[in-house]
Amino acid sequence: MRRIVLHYFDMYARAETSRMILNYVGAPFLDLRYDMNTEWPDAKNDEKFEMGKLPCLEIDGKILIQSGSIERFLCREFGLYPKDNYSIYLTESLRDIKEDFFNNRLKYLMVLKDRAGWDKWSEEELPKMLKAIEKRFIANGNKNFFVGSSPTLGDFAIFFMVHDFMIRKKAPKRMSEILISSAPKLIDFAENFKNTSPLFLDYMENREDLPF
Ligand SMILES: N[C@@H](CCC(=O)N[C@@H](CS)C(=O)NCC(=O)O)C(=O)O
Repeated sequence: MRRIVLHYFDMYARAETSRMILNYVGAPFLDLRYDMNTEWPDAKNDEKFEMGKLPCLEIDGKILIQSGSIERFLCREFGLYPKDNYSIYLTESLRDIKEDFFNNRLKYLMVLKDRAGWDKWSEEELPKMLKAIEKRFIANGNKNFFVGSSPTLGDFAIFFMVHDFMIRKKAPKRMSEILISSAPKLIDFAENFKNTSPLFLDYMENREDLPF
């Protein structure tokens, strides 16, 4: 059996998309979560963590870093990657759009601690972003997936973005209102996508409900 270890903190953040992918395909893995204050300061110096940052994925004796590269690796490894060049572009750019959302949220709420700035961004920029994502979903014409007729990296990225930050109970009410008013079909996507793998559905229904 393959040995897979995902090292991260007890948060969704930059590891949750990888956790979703691994659960979707039913690949057993050790989900190691470091306490940021008590365990990580020492663990950070382990040479395994090439840049002193997490997430880090160990797989078959290889050590991978960078959340986006890890997600792409996992999708390729488990047959969740399109074959033709344009479809690869479509799926990767969806992942990049999710990253733009994530980084803006991080910048306003964690780095600048500028709640008003985040609210302004959410009112002015987020609806445009969501509408553009919804347009791609409609253009593909498949009720479950963004690219072609099978799951790819882009589905996991957009699912993580809309489900965890806008749909689930812990998501701020304003976020779900923005989603409903600007791109309601993304709610259908999230619901449909969750149901395309019983293992994934089970994970989503039973995972620990974390704030972030
Ligand atoms: N670009 C990297 C960013 C990695 C990163 O900044 N990780 C943060 C957590 S999200 C971290 O390890 N923080 C602890 C530290 O810097 O010591 C990725 O996507 O993996």
